Parts: sequence; structure tokens; C-alpha cells
Amino acid sequence: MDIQWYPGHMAKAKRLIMENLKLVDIVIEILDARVPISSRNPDVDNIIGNKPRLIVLNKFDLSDPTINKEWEDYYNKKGINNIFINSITGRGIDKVINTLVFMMKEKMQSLAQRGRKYKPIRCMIIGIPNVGKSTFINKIAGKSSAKTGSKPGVTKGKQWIRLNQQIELLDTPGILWPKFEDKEVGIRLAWIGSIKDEILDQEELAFRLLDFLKTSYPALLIDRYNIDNLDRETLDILNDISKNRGFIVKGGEFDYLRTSEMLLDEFRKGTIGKISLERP
Ligand SMILES: Nc1nc2c(ncn2[C@@H]2O[C@H](COP(=O)(O)OP(=O)(O)O)[C@@H](O)[C@H]2O)c(=O)[nH]1
Ligand SMILES: [Mg+2]
Repeated sequence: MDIQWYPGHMAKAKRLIMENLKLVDIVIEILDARVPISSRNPDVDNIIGNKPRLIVLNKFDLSDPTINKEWEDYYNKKGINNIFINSITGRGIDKVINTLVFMMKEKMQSLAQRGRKYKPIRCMIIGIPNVGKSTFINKIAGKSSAKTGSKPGVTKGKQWIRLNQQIELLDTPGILWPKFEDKEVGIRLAWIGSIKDEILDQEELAFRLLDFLKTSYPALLIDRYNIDNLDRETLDILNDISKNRGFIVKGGEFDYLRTSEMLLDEFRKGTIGKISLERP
């Protein structure tokens, strides 16, 4: 997400989504399962209006299974279609396809009853940068037979991927801008590596992450970094981690930059464990 968002970009991105919206039956909104709040642009409700929507929570290989369940219950209670997936392995993608068919069942039946000609269900992907839109499209396109190509007259220039007999997916996702008027949102997006580190420097980001892990995932922290006591100042814990890893600079000082980069990197890769930053 190296992209700088300016009002002009936002207006253009929004206009593109609005244009494509007219062509589709369902919007697939991709979120990052670790941050279902921060990875969501709240304007999406206004932009897509009452178009049927499926929420796909990607990267669920990195998020906390217990909290995934909380989110699933939360969405289900609200009657919002939701599916947790891993776009790299493809886990959950079949369920996406089945759900899309299910969501359009009534419409298809009523068309059939009125003797109307069969038309495939059309979908588009939307989401902020880095949630995995391209990975998802590649995976789903790889699974499915072929691109259908553009259809002159109707959808000039647009590429559709046929997912099965009934569904087509627009091959270019709609990109929304991240919203972080709230600094905490910016920090979480920086933790997951979605925005470049312009919000805070690496050391402060890592320090805050350690603070969060200390309260929310103590067992993972203890396991990963051989710490025996978390009931201390965060700085003391950071010192221990630096010491255990041998991240010391000349003169015997702790190498905080190296330790910070390592912590952020291990968190982002899921090496520390399955961690969610937001719960319903
Ligand atoms: N662990 C994990 N990483 C993923 C998953 N989906 C995508 N990624 C990674 O997330 C990064 C951003 O993905 P990309 O598809 O480019 O996001 P886009 O900006 O929304 O198109 C890439 O490094 C992907 O390999 C997933 O389900 N699990
Ligand atoms: Mg992309």
C-alpha cells in the first residue's frame, strides 16, 4: 500500500466502482481477517447501496481462530454473508462460489418462472490495498475454466472470469482507500504491513505491538521469545528479547532497530502465532 491517496484518486476510484456496480449482481468485499474493522472503508455502504454483498475475510491463516468465530457469529446475527478464506492455498474459495449461487437463487428462480433467458450472475471484488484482492482473483481464475473475454456492445472492454456455469467475476477489483482518521486504525494497518511506516517509526510500532501482545497474547510471546515473566515494563521485555536474540550493538547496547524489525516481520508472517487485532 505504498499508494498515497489524494482526493483526486479517491474520486476516481469511487467513480470506477460506481460504473462497474451497474454491471454486477453481487459485490464481494474483501477484508483482512486480522482487522475486519480497520481494513474496511466505511464509505462502502454508501457506494454500493443495497446491492447484495458477500464479505470475504482473507488471510485467515494469520488470524486468531477464536476471534474468527466471534466475527462469524457477529456477521451471522446481522444476516451478513461472510466467509473466511486463505487466497494463497485457496481454502474457502469453493465456499465463496457456493454462497454466490445461494445468494442469487431466488432471483434465478423468479427469472426462470417468468420464462426469462438465463443470465450468469456477475460479481465484482472491492477492498483496500493489500487485503489480497489480486491473489484471490488469480486463485479463483486458476481454478475456473477460462476468461470469457469482453462482450462487445454490452460490457465493452471488461474482462470477465467465468467461475462456473452460473457465475462470472470482473477481473479488475475496485480499490478503496484506507481510512485512518483514527490513529489506532493507522497503527494496526502498519502492523499488518498494509501501509508503509510513515505513521510511526519501526521502533515505536514494534514497542506498541509488544505492548499489545503482552496483554492480548501473553502465551505466544512467552513461547516465541523465551521470556519467563511478562509482569514487567514493556521496555524490559524488549530488552530480554534483544538479549535472547543476541541483537546487541558495539558497546553492549541493545540493537532496538534490529529487534523492532524482527518483531514486526515475525508478526506479519504469522511466526509469532495466529493473532487478531480486532474483535466485534
Ligand atoms: N498469509 C496470507 N497472505 C496472503 C493471503 N492472500 C494474499 N496474501 C498476501 O498479501 C499480500 C497482498 O496481496 P495482493 O493480492 O497483492 O493484495 P491486493 O493489493 O488487495 O491486490 C501478498 O504478499 C500476498 O501474497 C492469504 O490468504 N494469506
Ligand atoms: Mg492488487
